[in-house]
Amino acid sequence: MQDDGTSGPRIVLERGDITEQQVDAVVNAANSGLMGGGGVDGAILRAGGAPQREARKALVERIGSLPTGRAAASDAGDMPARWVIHVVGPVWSKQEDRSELLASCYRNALAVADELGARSVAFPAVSAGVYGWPLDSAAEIAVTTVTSTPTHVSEARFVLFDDAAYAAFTRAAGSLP
Ligand code: AR6
Repeated sequence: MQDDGTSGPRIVLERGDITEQQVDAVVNAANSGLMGGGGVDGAILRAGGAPQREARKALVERIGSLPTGRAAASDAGDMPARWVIHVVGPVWSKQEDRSELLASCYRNALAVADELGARSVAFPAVSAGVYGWPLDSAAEIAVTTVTSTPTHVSEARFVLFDDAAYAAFTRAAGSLP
C-alpha cells in the first residue's frame, strides 16, 4: 500500500451509496451555500441527520460560502464516516473548459483529508449529476487527479450510484498508465 505521502492513493471502485461507506471521510458534491440540495448532498443530509445539519451551520458560520473547486470539512453526524469533506464542483460548460476546477475539487479534498488525518476517503462522481458534466470526462479527471496527488490517504474509494457511472470509472481506471 502506498502511504508515504509521496504518491497517490490506491483507488477502489464500488457501486453503492456513499452515505453507507465505512471510511474515515466521505466527500460531498455540495453547492457554495453548503446548506443542502439534491443528489449526494441531499443523501448526506438525510443520513447525517440533525448533527450533520448542525455541523454545516457551524461550518457556514466559520467560512461563509465555499467557492467552486475548494474543499472544507465538517463532522459527518449519523453516518459510519467521521467527517464529510464538502467540495463544490463546477457546472459543466460547453463554451469554457472548467476541467482544472474539477481537478481542484479532488486535490483539495485530499489536502483536507491529510489535515484531518483521514486515511480512507470515499468520493462521488463530483459534477456528474445535477451539474451536468459528461460521465466519461468526469471519471477521467477524477481518476487521473486522485492517483497523481501526493497524500497520506491510502485508499480513495469512488462510490458510483449507477451502472453508467461505474462503467465510466472502470474505463477511466483501465486506461491509467
Ligand atoms: N451515493 C453516491 N453517488 C450518488 C448518490 C449517493 N447517495 N446520490 C447521487 N449520486 P450530484 P453534482 C451520484 O447531483 O453534479 C446538489 O443539489 C449521481 O448519480 O449529487 O456535483 C448540490 O447541492 C452523480 O453520478 O452532484 C449541488 O447543488 C453524482 O453522484 C449540486 O447538486 C453527482 O451528482 C451538485 O451537483
